Amino acid sequence: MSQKVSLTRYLVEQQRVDGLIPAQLRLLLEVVARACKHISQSVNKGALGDILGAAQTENVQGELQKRLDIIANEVLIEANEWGGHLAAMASEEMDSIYVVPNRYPQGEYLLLFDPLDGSSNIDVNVSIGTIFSVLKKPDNSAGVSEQDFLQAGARQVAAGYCVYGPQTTLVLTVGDGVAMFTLDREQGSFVLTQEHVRVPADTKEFAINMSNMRHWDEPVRRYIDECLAGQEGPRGKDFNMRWVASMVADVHRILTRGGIFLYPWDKREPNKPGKLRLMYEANPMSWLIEQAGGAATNGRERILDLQPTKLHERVSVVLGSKNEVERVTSYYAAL
Ligand code: AHM
Ligand code: MG
Repeated sequence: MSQKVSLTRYLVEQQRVDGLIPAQLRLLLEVVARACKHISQSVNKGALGDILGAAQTENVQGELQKRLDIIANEVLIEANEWGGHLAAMASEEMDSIYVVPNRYPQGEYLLLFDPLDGSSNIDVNVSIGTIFSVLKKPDNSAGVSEQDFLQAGARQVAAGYCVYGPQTTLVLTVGDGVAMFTLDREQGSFVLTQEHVRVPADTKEFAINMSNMRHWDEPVRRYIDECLAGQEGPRGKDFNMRWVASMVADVHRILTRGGIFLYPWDKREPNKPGKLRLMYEANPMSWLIEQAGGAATNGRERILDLQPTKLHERVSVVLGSKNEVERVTSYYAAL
């Protein structure tokens, strides 16, 4: 790339040249990116920044919150509440929606986020990230309610994540493919480093938490058993395995070199569809993967077609290289 293209310029061009994004959405994405820069700084400080460790509080899903979970949540809210581009926000770390206070103008967008994904990796200095999804408030609704958020992922108008790893990388889609921006710390800005990201249709790499193997259902067991059988098995090739336990890092690897990621339903809690949350984890990641040519399903249905019934709904997730995801889907269909 001969001339450096900043995120700001990229968004202005998407707005001006392609007419893909309205001005309010551009502002929203810039503000989210600014918040991610701020979170990235906190992450980088680690033990020096007094940000590690548990917060001694639980979120709505009964998970112990880390201090950085709460800090990242506050950063995103404070950055976004006053700009006039949002009606309300929802987060993994808040029980109910956060309506933009009366003292600020209300916009037409709804922002959902997992402020700090991969919380178990914070204290051990492994990649973590922020995941976000943007919806439009339905036209006919007065005020704003949780109901307004319950839209299928196919209705997202923007989605992305920022991974805080050896580099801080923001990955974004507004429905016109996937672009990646690397944080240039000297300039203090995100710089476009890859456009038209593509996930190869085939792969020899899978990501799943193998310790749960005995709890999986039949199609997932069959798929992984066949991968493990390697060259001598029905797949006729050896597979590699990676599991970072940060969805952002696992999805980033898949966007970079292909692969399949599974966090399936399992028998331990049969009434729970899965571990990951539909609206602010699975939906944005599924749209990014589809925009890069991959596929995302819960085993039986396309994730982006699922109609959410509650804000913190969970879902089984299989996403990544298209042919592998379709193979898993075919194993479910064969049941
Ligand atoms: P979190 O949002 O509380 O951090 O949980 C989500 C994370 C994902 O990033 C990751 O894929 C998964 O949980 C790892 O779970 P496990 O520890 O069961 O392997
Ligand atoms: Mg998460």
